[in-house]
Amino acid sequence: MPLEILGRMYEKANREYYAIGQFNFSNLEFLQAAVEAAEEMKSPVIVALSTGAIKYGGIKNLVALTRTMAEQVSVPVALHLDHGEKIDDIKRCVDAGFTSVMIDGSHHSLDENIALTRQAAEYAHGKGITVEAELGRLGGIEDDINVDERDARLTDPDEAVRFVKESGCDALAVAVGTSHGAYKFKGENRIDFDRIKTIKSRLGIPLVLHGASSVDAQSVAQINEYGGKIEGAKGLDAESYARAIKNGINKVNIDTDLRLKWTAVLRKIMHDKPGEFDPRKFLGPARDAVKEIIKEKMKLLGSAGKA
Ligand code: PGH
Ligand code: CA
Ligand code: ZN
Repeated sequence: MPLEILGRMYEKANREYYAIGQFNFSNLEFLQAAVEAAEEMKSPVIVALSTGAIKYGGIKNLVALTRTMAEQVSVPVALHLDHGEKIDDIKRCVDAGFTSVMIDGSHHSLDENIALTRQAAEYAHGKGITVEAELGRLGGIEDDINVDERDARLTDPDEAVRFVKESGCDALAVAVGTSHGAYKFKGENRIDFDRIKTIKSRLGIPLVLHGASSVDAQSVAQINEYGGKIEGAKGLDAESYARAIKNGINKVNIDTDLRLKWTAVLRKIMHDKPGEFDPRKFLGPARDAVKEIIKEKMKLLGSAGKA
C-alpha cells in the first residue's frame, strides 16, 4: 500500500480501544523488522524518524526506503516524525512525504507551545497530514520527588483542553509518569492511569504514550553478560500497556526496547563467532530478534489483526 496518513489509522484504534505501535528506526534493518512484523501480524504500524535519525540516514534515502517497503505489504504503514522541535523540521518532513509529524513544544510555555503547534498544524493540515503535539514534561520519576513537583510535570487536563482547542493538533502526547530511555522508574512503576482517563474523557482525541519501552530484563542481562554495562534499567510491564490503552492511549512509542535487543544479539554473536566478519551474519539475526520484539508488542497493544 502507499504510505497511510496516521489520522486515518487512528479512527479505528480510537473507536475500538487499541493502540498502534510507533517503532523508531535509522537503518534498513529496523525498518524491515517493523514492516515485516506488521505484515505477519496483520497490524497497522507507525515507523518513526527523529531529526537525529534523519541526519544519520538522509531524509531522501529513508523516505524512499519506507515508501518502497510499504508498497510491498498489504497492511498500512505510516511514516512519522518523532519529536520535531522546529517549524522547519515539520515543513521538511511533510514536503518529503511523511504521513504524520510530531511537533514537540513541551519545553516552551503553554502559550508558546500553542502558537508553535498551531503553526505546525496549519502547515501539515494544508497538505492533508495529521499532527501530534506534546503537553507536560516527561522525565525520570525519582522516588524522592514530592507529589507537587510530580504533579507539575504531568499533563494538566484543563490545560490540555485549552491546548487542543487552540492549537488544532490531532493527537496529544501526555506526560503521565513515563520517561525516555532505559531508566524509567526507580522504585515501582508509577504511571498515572487515572490522569490518562480524565484527559481522554475531556478531549476524545487519540492520546500518545511516549517512553513506553518495557526494558526487557533478559536483553539487559545478555548485554551485561557479553561485556556491556547497563545497570538499574526498568520499564513498563504488559499490565501497564493494557491499563494505559483501556484508559485511552492509542499510540505507544517504542525505541529503547529495540535498541536493547539489537545490542544484546550483536554482543553475543560477536563474542560467539570471533572469526566472523560478514556484516549480514551480525545484522541479520539482530534484525530478526527486533522483529520478534515488535510482533510481541503488536499483540500487547491489541493492533495485531486490526489491519
Ligand atoms: C519514545 C521512545 N520515542 O518518542 O518515546 O521511548 O525510550 O521508552 O523507547 P522509549
Ligand atoms: Ca518533549
Ligand atoms: Zn518520545
